[in-house]
Amino acid sequence: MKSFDLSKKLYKKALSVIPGGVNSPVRAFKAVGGNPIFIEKAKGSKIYDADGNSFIDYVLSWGPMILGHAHPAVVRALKKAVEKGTSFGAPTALEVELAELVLKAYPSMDKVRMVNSGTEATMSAIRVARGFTKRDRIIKFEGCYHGHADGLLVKAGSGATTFGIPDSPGVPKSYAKNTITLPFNDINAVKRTIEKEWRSIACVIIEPVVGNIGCVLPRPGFLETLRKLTERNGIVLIFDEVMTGFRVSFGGAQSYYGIKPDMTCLGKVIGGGLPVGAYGGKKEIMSMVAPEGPVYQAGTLSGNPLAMTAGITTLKELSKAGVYRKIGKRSSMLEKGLVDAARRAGQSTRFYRAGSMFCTYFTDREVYDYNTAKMSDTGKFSKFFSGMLQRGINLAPSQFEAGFMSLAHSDKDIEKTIKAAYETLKKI
Ligand code: HOZ
Repeated sequence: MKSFDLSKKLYKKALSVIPGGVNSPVRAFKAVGGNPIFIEKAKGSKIYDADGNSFIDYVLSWGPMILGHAHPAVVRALKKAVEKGTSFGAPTALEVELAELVLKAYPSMDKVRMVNSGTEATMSAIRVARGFTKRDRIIKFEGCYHGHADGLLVKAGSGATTFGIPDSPGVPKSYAKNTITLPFNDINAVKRTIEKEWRSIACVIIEPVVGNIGCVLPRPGFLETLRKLTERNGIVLIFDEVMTGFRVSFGGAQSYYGIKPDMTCLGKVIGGGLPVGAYGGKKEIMSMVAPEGPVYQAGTLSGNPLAMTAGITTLKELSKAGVYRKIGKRSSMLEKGLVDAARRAGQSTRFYRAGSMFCTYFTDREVYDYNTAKMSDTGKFSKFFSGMLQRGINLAPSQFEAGFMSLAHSDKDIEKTIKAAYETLKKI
């Protein structure tokens, strides 16, 4: 049995100075029981906790560490950058370089603005879409999580779903009433709403693969029809690719599914593990952003040189030949192994994957939206999570989060993970 004594002590201390002892709710392990593990360091596919336990990591900082933790090229570049100063609050060549790399990979965007988190990216993109269309209302999908800005915490995924607070107190009704929520994958609901309400709808924001209720894939035709409907009605289509960007493919979900949104939000991978978000889109829309246009959005640390350096280095590594094939192969090996382990252990599970993001649900029914994801047996998931942790495998501490593969995961790591899964599943 692994001991977590030091983590327990740290958690107790943390509880007295930080709300819930954590700086982001899902980390608290509330959904799976037990105490959160406090991380000391990470390298490659492994993380190490305060008690000296090591784990093969499929959380990967909730997605960004696609190269693996502390990748040598990123560490080298950051060491050099830190010597030159850590923040200037003024333009640098680095932010231009990262912007160019992003625009090259996402041809749907003509211009991009760097911010500090995914939340900032979605919040700002929506403001710009509203300014551009001169309309107020937005459509989002149940279970999609677009950060914690007011108006987006309506039927939200991630921690909001995990803790059963999809509509957060503190959000004025006047904000929430401008948000229309519809079931993911239900194109008829979208059609009906747009036909009736298009005059007041500024934008549709969507996670093209929903990574915040596990991993829910779009049904064939759903995104395509959404694109047609929004285009026809002058509604800005925003792809929230904070999770899927540079993850499901180099060009994100829009390249994976062949759809061109009007605006895109990015985060996670483009920061290479440092706090970065970005939003961008068509020239005529982005020209609304101050100082080019009247829609205000700003940030002292936006385009921060360290974050830009980690992002540039990560994207350069990812653009090397064969990278996505390799990570796809590893992800498929894990998928086959986990599906087979569940079958051998007599467990009903459903596994979904887009590129290197994935989720196992404890259900025998198809998962295609928020309600079907919620039908998954979270009690079984908790047991699975704890059994895996004891066997040295770190999964996200919630059924409603995606798992991620990195380039640093070896065949041996995956074999060990599958063996641990079989042993755990047999005991549930
Ligand atoms: N909302 C994040 C994952 N979908 C969780 C972030 C964190 O707890 O660090």
